[in-house]
Amino acid sequence: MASRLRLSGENPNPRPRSNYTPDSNDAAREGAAEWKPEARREVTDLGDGSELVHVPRFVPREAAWEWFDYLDKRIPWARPTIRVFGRSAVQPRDICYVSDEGLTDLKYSGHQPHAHSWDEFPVLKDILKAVHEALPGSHFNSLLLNRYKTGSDYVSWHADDESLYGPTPEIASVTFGCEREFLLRKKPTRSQASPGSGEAARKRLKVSAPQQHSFLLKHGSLLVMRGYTQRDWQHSVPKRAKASSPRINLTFRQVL
Ligand SMILES: O=C(O)CCC(=O)C(=O)O
Repeated sequence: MASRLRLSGENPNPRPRSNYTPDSNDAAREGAAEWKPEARREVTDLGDGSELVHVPRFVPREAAWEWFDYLDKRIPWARPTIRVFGRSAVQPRDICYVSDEGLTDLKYSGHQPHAHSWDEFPVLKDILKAVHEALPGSHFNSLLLNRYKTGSDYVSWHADDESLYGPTPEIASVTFGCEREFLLRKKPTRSQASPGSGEAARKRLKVSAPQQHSFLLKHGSLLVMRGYTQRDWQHSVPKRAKASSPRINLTFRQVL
């Protein structure tokens, strides 16, 4: 029988019919009431005090689609203009920011997103509760939401190393919808960043190519970055021509 390799970005989880209507939170909230997160988790030790935890089936498939529909339709998504390397550019994905009151404002790439209240989005409180239960000891008080409408939307290499998160932030990332590749690479050391010139420098670069990891983040999955991951590593979600449907990603953080 003919079989074919599934490519990253193709959706292996065709969506079931949704009970969601724009006037009601009920279907999305029922999903939260009825499940316990799956215990199976994969831990990756990145070395030097950095760690990743991946829970591929954190939210059951149907509940995850209810939440996807709620988030897709009810979140006031915006696509701001940011400054990157001295140039203005429209951010290549939709975003929204939610946080507790009275925290230090989030600002990145010259942009300060409006901080919405959790009370505006009861479903986000349900998801936050599930994340807190899965990660004992965590105290997330803010959330950056990302929506990648197509495979042309992406986030380039960066680290969430803003000082408002402290030196060892825990960041919990929940994915809904189209699966996309999430890449990690070790930040270049000083000598890699400015290797000098000549053969010796080139050889030095060759032997110390940055370490990389790749995760296929599926519908309903949870990925946690911990310890010194933001200090020592960068992450990205690259463009993928095959990713034809939207992906929503929630990154829970603690502002200190
Ligand atoms: O979409 C993702 O999985 C990553 C999002 C991200 O890197 C960020 O919000 O800083």
